[in-house]
Amino acid sequence: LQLMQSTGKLAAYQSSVPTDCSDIYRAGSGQDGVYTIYPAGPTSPVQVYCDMSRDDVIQRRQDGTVNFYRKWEHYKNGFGSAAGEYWLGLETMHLLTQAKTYELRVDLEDFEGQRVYAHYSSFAVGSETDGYQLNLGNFVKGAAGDSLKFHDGQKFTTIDRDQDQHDSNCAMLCYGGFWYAACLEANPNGIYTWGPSSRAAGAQWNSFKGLEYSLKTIVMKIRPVAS
Ligand SMILES: [Ca+2]
Repeated sequence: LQLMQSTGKLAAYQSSVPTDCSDIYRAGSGQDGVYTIYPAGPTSPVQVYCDMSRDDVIQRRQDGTVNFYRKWEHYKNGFGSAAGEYWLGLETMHLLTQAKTYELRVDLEDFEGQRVYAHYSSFAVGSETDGYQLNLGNFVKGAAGDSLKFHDGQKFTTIDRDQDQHDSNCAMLCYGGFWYAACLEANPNGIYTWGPSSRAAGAQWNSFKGLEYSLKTIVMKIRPVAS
């Protein structure tokens, strides 16, 4: 009986703090904006941008105001501002995606105003011990085309931690941090170079604009799969 009581209390306490944007949406908020979630528990707040209050935005580029050429600790813990350009952090992505099954949508825009997306059936990030390995489901649809499946199964690589398939370090070659292979079809965290870029280092999505074009907007967002 004692065990049942304490389990009940724990469940009640856990449900009192939101773990993602879908919890905030269910609690009654319908507004886009920056919210606080607690995927690691009530003492570890994380700022996230909620799109339509159900999608958790995990990455956003839109104006080049935030430097994405950063080391492992930054990519692990997150950087930037949830109100603008930011990276949510690999540890938070891992905690979220091990607790629920999420799908992924990537919104892309070029400097001519063309907007496309790519939708994937699932998105999960392994633990730090697993190198924050990417586990991506099938490409479902979207005019952006599939440039991410190439990165499925890869560990995360930064300028100070090489876990890619290349003889050199793809984060240094391509000026970002990502689930590089040898090296890339997509480089959402590459250098923001406002359009045409002479080398494969910009914020790219090969099946949309090729590897010599740095996009205006890239937003990666996840939402729980309806069960
Ligand atoms: Ca390497």
